[in-house]
Amino acid sequence: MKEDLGKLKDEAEKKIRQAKDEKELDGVRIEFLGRKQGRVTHILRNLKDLPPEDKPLIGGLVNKLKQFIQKEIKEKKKEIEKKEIEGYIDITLPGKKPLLGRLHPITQTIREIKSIFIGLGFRVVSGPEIETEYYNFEALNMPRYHPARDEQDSFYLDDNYLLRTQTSPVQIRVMQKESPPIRIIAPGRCYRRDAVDASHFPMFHQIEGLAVDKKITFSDLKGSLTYFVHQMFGRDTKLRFRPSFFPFTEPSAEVDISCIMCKGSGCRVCSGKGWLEILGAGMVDPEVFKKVGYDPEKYQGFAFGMGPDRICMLKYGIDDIRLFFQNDLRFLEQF
Ligand code: 2NL
Repeated sequence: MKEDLGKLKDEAEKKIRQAKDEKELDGVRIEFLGRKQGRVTHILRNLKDLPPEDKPLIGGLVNKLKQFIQKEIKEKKKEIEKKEIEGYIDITLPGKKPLLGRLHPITQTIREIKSIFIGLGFRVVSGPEIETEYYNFEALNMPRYHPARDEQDSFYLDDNYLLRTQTSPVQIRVMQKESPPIRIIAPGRCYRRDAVDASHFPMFHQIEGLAVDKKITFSDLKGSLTYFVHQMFGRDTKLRFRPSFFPFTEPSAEVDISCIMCKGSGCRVCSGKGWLEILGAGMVDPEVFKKVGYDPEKYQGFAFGMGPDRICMLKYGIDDIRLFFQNDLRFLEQF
């Protein structure tokens, strides 16, 4: 019996040494240690038939043999794995650069604008993209039959619901819930039924801002927007406030900045004019305050709205808004 075990050990050792891959090695394991037919397993199982005085010695030897084979197989397995890795991988090759994601240029622009106004004490708020006529129009002093409410210009879902055409309804909702002082900016997606061309897309972004308190004046509006423009485009950028009209502000203004490409001498970006329009703004119309239950005799406010899509186009000299939404990596990877 002892002799048999010795032979078994030699045989197993030899077969393990000769195994060329993991599959062959597993075959050896099954031959000797397999649960059903394994040769060592078989001996262990039949120990009970030996004379009682032989059991301890033989049993010990068989167990030792089993452990020996297990150890040998484990070591051989490590050796095979190491060889395989060395065979397939040239460890002297330089590593592969992992692909890095990046933020969409419009997202980058929105974040930049947000952080400037956060620095001025504004808080970022958001709200639904599906709005009611009340929040999108009525509360903003655009009653029924107002030209801006034309179905041609908005996406209606049914008689009452539509996709918001600006982010002002978010600010209306905040004013309804909270009392002054309020300083908020509302960035988000807006929708209009525009025919698509180089400067129009049915989905676009807007950032609106609103400050309401006692004794807010047009000077506060000018000061805040001047600070914003200087932070965003550089201290040497000039501003020009032109009288304008919006139903929700009175007085209203449109804000131009000196062209960031040519500094005002006239170029392709500013169509030779030297100025770029980037903002609409004004003092909140008393009618809007009445709608949200603020006393216009007690509170004043300024508000503004801008399009980050357009600002991003100006900043990088992009001449077609559609490039932003085609998800062409050749375009997006430049930012
Ligand atoms: C633009 C510029 C603007 C506002 C948006 C606003 C919001 C509230 C009250 C009053 Cl809640 N005004 N937003 C004000 C002026 C301009 O957007 O070019 N819009 C078409």
